[in-house]
Amino acid sequence: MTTRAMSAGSHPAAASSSWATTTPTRGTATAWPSPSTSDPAFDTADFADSLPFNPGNLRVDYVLGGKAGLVPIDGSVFWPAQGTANFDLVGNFPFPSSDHRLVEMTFAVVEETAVGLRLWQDALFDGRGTASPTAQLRKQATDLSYTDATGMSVQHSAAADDSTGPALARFIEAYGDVAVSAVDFAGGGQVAGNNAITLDWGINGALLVRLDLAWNAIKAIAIDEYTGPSLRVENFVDVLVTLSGSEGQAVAVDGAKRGVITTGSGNDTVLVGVDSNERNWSNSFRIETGAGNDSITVATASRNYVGGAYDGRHTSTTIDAGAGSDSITGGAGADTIVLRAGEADGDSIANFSGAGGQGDTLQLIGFGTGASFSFAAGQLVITGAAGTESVTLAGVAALAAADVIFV
Ligand SMILES: [Ca+2]
Ligand SMILES: [Ca+2]
Repeated sequence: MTTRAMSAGSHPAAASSSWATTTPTRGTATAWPSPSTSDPAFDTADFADSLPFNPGNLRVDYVLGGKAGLVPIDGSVFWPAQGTANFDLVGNFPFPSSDHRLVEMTFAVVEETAVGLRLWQDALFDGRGTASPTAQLRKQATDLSYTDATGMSVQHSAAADDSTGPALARFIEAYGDVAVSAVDFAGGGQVAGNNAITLDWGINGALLVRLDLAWNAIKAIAIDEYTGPSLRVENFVDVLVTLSGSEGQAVAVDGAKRGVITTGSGNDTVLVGVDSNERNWSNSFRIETGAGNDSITVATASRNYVGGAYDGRHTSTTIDAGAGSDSITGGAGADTIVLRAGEADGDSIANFSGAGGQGDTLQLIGFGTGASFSFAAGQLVITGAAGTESVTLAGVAALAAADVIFV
């Protein structure tokens, strides 16, 4: 409720809205002083002032916004002053209505910032497919033991009455940071450790999801829902992020070996910092950012997660930035940049190194029979059935025939 400066001994006065004004019936202390010693503007009950029952005016009526997503903005007590409009609604004893006064509050309803995730202990996942990228993940988590900021003792995500609700692992910002101490997996395995996984909510719903055990202790995570502006995922081998919102979002995946990252129609930013323990198994990412003017960067992880040396050439990526004027920076390995008819114009690609270099390729899709391209002064001009589209290839002097593949 809004607080206001009150002079000592004054009676309830305007809280904020047209409802509130002063009351003429503020009790004066008699033999028993009113127990209400706080700001009388917030008193809500006009109780008896005289012996033997003389609590005086009290603050006993409330509006409690107990639902996550309600942010209090303002409030007031309906207690018009005698002689002013609507005083007859409250009146003097015997009261025409009640000795309680109405309380109003104004709330802002804000979208609940939430994250929904799944975990797997193991994977046989090549990261390239999109039809069912979780099909080769194994030993899915069946319960998370965790604490959050609600103050409750250890909760279990498999319980329907825990903070995650009926979903196995759907956490909301309103319940604060989460420390996962153990994860049970299908088949009976358990991975435990002090703060095995941390969910750290930041400013405006930004979220860090971090595995705090050794890299590969829990192999895979899928983020199926995230409604905040900025998500960072650290220290998982396989990372699947599937977002579909229309507001731009930032996704950073650091220390991953494989993944599929999909964002929605807003102007999204995707940063993948890759790490890997070897080059022989699959080391691949697929990044699809939908419509909007998206920014995609593939780089080496911000630190050494694995412990061994990592060569960026181990990792290949497929980047499909969709419609909009997108900015794409591929990694050190062989990247496939997908350019679709009607979506490529205005895109800008950095760190492109084709045949004889990193082996990057441009995959041109849907430009129709007879489509062609030219390249000069860093500009790729694609001429297709529907016209021409221009893509900037920064720092590229020439393209080899093998660098461009029409599909
Ligand atoms: Ca997008
Ligand atoms: Ca584009």
